[in-house]
Amino acid sequence: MPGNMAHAERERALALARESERILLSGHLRADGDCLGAQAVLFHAFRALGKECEILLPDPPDGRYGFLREKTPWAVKDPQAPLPPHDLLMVCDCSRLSRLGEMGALVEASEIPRIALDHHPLEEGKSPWTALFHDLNSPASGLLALEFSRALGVEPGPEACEAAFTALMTDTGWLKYSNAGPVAWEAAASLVAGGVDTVKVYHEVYQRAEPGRPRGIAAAMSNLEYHEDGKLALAWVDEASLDGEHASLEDTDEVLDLMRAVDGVEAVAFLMPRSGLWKASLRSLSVVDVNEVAETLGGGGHARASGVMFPEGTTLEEARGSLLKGLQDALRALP
Ligand SMILES: [Mn+2]
Repeated sequence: MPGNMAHAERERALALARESERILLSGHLRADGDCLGAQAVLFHAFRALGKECEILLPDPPDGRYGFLREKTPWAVKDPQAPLPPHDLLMVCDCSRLSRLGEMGALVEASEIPRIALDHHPLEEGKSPWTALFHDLNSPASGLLALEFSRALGVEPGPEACEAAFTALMTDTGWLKYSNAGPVAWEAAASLVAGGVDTVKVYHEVYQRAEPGRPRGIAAAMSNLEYHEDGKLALAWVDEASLDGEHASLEDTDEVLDLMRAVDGVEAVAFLMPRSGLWKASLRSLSVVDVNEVAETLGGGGHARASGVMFPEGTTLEEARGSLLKGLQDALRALP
């Protein structure tokens, strides 16, 4: 089902892929399971069609998805190098050039056709893409990649099934979040029927944390505060307390899930340092549009899950203050 994707737009993307021989795949910074999974599905589809295809990431992906590399090769771009030769670029799980890091400028300057396959809200203004394969209602870009692959006549093999399953399950929090409707559950069932080792995928993604993770969560939760009569929960952790505990916090889903598990909480935000900047993760339960809140702070994402990287020089107090204000405004504006 194409959802809200315009039929002509979708056909244009498919036609471009059919006529291309050398396809370069990429995705957003710090690729997650959905971003990598979508690329892997497309990689195997294009290879099955006899096309040349490679995956080039703008920076190293989230380490929890390294297991996908057993079946799907990828490389991380050397910042000095140009883009490798290609006649089509396909970017997965992202439709904003700014989310490609330094690669964004190279892509913008290139004359080569480019497609975004994505389920995030589109940026306002003129589209930087030759064609879009976009559906805001799709629970995962990995499912859009499956649709794309099938429209090209390729049924997914075991590698693509595992990749699509990883994409779907990580973007829906293992089918927990509000984006997991009948489409997600049915897709999961058919991938499992196709032979995916679900226990292995769960173990790889959720049971191989670094030893410091529990202490990292403890450090983060020691700074938990509630606002707006308990409807808003905010927490943060700084570099010093993580170092002091020999703790680490690669992934923030568990912290956010814990905060969101409290009765009455509608919106949560968590601040932590990443690459010398303050990074905020925002989540909501059912009504607050945290994508809108993130956009006012220079970030973005989905209605129930979004993120912000605060500019260099922003202090913890400033980041905390603007997050708190943004979420308070959103909660107070509710009917
Ligand atoms: Mn996604």
